[in-house]
Amino acid sequence: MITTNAEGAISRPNQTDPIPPRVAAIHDLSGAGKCSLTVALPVLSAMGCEVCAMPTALLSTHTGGIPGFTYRDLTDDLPRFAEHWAALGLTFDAIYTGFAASSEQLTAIGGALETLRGSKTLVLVDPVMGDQGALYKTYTPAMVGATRTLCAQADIITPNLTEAALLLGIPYGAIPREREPLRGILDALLKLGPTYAIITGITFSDGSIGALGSDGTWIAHPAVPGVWHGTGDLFASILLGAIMSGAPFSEAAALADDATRSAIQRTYRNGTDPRFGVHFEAELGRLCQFAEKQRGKLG
Ligand code: PXL
Repeated sequence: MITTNAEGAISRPNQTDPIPPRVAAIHDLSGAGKCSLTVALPVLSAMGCEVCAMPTALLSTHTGGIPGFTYRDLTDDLPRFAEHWAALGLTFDAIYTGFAASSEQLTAIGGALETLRGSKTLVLVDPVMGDQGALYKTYTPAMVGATRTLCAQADIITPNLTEAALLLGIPYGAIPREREPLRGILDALLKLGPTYAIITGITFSDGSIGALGSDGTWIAHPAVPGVWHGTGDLFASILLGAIMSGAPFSEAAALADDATRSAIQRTYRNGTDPRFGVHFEAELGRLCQFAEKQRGKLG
């Protein structure tokens, strides 16, 4: 019931709705080609989070296979954003980072993390660097070192197989493709600093594709042929949204995998240009329901 005071202003009821967890999303804004902020914002909002966006760069499209993209670096703004947010007293339940534009920017992201993180803030670093065994066009060996350093500040990291190899300095071809030996790779990733690591986009030796987590999470299913841009960002965003709703890591990873796979299958069926991203919009309803149900369980 809405009650008003003598001046007619709506007074607050005694019982308030839950306050959404606040997430700082430190990513680029690529206008077309769904990835980074254009994935993180809708996914995390649908899953009940308040998202504060710290854009690291503005691009007309992402850099993966789309020629002619424009690019405006915002590295100098990052400490200013962080200091303003800190001065406002904003506190963050999670901080989430991904693609970066330069080593300097990775250092600036690390600085923003330190300015904004509190004792209970969960930090998810998606160590975006490459795919299919190769670095992305704009990534340099120095950036690999800077990404490794950033992973030391993380609670959770979500590398794909290429990024796991780069983080550990192992040739891509030498990374095992079976579950048991991959556990050694996960142990080595945890030595970089995080509490949880999950390797995504693993092409297992039996031809299936899936993910393996340091908590024992193991997911494998038939591959959908193609290169699916932005799906690492989609996976990590859903994983974080589910964890923020209170889900255990394994359930959050299972949801992230299932919804990402469903978006890939839909895009494959539709036959649209995969460079422009996968059709994840139709997943948002179930992501919202998952998070609401999860919060209901917490009472
Ligand atoms: O999805 C990762 C990503 C994010 N942002 C930009 C990218 C890429 C991958 O290519 O180019 C700008």
